[in-house]
Amino acid sequence: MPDTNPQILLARRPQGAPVAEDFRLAEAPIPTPAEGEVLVRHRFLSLDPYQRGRMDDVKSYAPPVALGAPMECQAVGQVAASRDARFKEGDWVLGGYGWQHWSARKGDALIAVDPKEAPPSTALGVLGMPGLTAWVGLADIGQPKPGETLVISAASGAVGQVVGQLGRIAGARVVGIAGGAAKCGFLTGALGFEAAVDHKADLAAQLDAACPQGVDVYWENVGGPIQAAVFPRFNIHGRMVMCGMIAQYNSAPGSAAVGAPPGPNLGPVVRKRLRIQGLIVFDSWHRYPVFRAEMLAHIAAGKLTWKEDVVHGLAAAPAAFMGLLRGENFGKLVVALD
Ligand code: NAP
Ligand code: FER
Repeated sequence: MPDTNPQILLARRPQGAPVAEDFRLAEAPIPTPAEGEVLVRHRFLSLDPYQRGRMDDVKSYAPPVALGAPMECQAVGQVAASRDARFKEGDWVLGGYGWQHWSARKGDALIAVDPKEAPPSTALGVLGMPGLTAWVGLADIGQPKPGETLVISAASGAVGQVVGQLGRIAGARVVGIAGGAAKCGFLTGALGFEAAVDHKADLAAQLDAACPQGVDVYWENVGGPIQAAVFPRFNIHGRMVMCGMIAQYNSAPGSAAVGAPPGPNLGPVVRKRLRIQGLIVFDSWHRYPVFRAEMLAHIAAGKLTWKEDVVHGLAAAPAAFMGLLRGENFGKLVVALD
């Protein structure tokens, strides 16, 4: 067993887009689990857009990462020592914590993962937080009906790829917006979407062609010019699922959003009886068992697949995370700790 715990710490709070100097590689002792705790050896770390928010010192649903503390993330790993009778050495679990190799957490904070059901890293993606986000947001807010048009921004990403596939299962006509030909080809190819729109080319013309019947459900992951282009295309009784607006996550806290244009004219919300609602997936962890069972059934039936973007080694995490905020990932971004 190694005797140190490599970590990546928040060295300083970013001004705008994070840069390498905002992170610091360090080593700490491997934690000793207290009574009721489980020591987890991390195998995969999850890099997610919300972690950018945790780098700022602002009030949110969760406290910010402290300066000098490990960066925040969920991890999947294996139990190395357990002082909770529900877990034994070697078990795979979701809920390790932080950009580091080891963490000790209360057993209550961990979810058992069965590697025979699906590769363990999927507990960070299609069977994890991003998948649950897609499932909850469609069930509670989007509610696509057969034949309706569902448009998704950042559609090839961790959340978007699941939204689109669940939308197809519900019988919707799914249109994905993504950056570049490779991502768009993935949407209409492997994922079977009806159409893909490359936001790096003429957005309005492509949306007109892809959505001849207008838009019934818009799943918002990005904001900015993409939102402005989709919004006027809503049909009566349209629903907009406000999942995220990554285009403005690098804005200074509290400032007018950098890079965000003037928002869409909200006047039509009244005439079209639109419904716009946000969600925070962390409200819905109690629904995880039902979600997981349903998703495993879709996978077994060949109706649900996933794409991961895997980078290797803890030291690769900062650059991969910075790339996520520039759209450089292709699929669910995870760090494998080989
Ligand atoms: P992701 O889609 O795998 O990766 C982010 C994608 O966003 C990039 O690949 C890129 O896609 C696009 N992007 C990145 N920077 C951009 C920019 N500056 N302008 C325009 N597009 C940009 O990430 P994810 O984990 O699935 O998250 C997607 C969204 O869901 C994010 O807004 C995230 O905050 C949100 N989310 C919310 C919840 C919740 O509880 N509300 C939970 C999970 C995720 P393209 O190259 O295709 O443009
Ligand atoms: C996310 C973006 C934003 C997310 C949560 C939030 C879980 C919440 C932000 C806030 O409360 O300020 O991707 O994922």
